[in-house]
Amino acid sequence: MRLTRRDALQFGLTGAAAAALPGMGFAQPIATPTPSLNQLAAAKGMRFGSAVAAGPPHGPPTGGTINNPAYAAVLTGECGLLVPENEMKMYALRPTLDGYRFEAADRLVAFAEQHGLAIRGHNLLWHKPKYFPNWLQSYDFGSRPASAAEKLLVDYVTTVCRHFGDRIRSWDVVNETIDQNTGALRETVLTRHLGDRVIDICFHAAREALPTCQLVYNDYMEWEAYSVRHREGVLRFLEGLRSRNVPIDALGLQSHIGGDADVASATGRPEPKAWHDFLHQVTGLGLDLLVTEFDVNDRGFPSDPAARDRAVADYAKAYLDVTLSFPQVHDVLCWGMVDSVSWLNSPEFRRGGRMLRPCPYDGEYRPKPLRQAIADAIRAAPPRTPRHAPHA
Ligand code: 9MR
Repeated sequence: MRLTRRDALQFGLTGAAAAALPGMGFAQPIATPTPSLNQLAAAKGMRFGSAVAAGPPHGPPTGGTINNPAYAAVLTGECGLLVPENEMKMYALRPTLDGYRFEAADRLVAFAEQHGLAIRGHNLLWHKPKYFPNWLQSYDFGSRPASAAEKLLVDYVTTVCRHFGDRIRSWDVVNETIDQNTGALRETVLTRHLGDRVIDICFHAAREALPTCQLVYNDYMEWEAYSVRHREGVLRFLEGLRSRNVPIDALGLQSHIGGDADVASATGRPEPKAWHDFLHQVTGLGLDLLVTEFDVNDRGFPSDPAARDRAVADYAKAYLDVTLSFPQVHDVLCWGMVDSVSWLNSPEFRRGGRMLRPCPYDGEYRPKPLRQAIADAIRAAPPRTPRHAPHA
């Protein structure tokens, strides 16, 4: 669909979206449907959002970045909140030991604020060695390694939390610390010196720096059968945090559903009852829930695109129906809105396989049945009392 500037204004496109139109050689912004996903969510006391990338300061207007007017139009049309896909990770904010780099993250926060959108923080500690900055892997913890490691963590968490201050009202404090295969806490250079205290230290430091911010543990235990160990491990881990009075407010359900396994196979099969029980137990600990990184890995779905999009939408609706039946869910975020910008279509992940269709919009920025499924699931969800101040 190609729009003139006048069409765009008629459709209610504003600001950057409309201004980007005349005669430019890149994807044209389209008008997103109304009511938006965030408007539907707001009617139920929830917010809808997406991941977004900053891109280089003066980068090309392509991809899932704020430089891309077509992508920005989808974000501002559909979302009430955003989360940086990578820009607030430790490897991005502190790539070397000697300094912090806030430029890209700050640009994303400014973009969100300019459009009246809230922004979540992701994440203070991604407790998986592969994603540590290199300097941390080889850090010299000296003769009193436990206190040096604690100081390093507290300094980092405090510096980052204070940098953004109250502009960020919800942080993924710790990401993916439970091993999906064993259900145990991952071992890292930090646990070598601090043991399980690594996690407690991060949550306490975040609470100290931001007393009223929502503090979240975020992980990818899913509803498919292959996640059973992971779910059990996360539950035990959360029980431990609660029993030690560690300041945690919510569990982030990443919700990368579909998975690598064939959905028809024994391990790829969804387990709605087990998923419901898991959420029931987590909320029984007094924790809130968020859907933080929703998408559908459709590798094992039918190859015909129309049949595939239908199957993806049905799969997602069934998942969201169970998940949103919990009034403790206040935020639903997709990990990208447009298929072509999804991490699942990165060369590293796709490994030469077919293009995946994991997001609510296709590569031409047209809404897909998955967008309708999300809207339907939100419409079907019970209302709840809003937790966050409304945006947009
Ligand atoms: O989508 C992200 C991708 O661009 C990055 O290369 C990758 C490593 O930083 O992280 C991806 O996002 C992950 C998120 O931060 C945590 N949960 C899993 C997400 C997909 O891998």
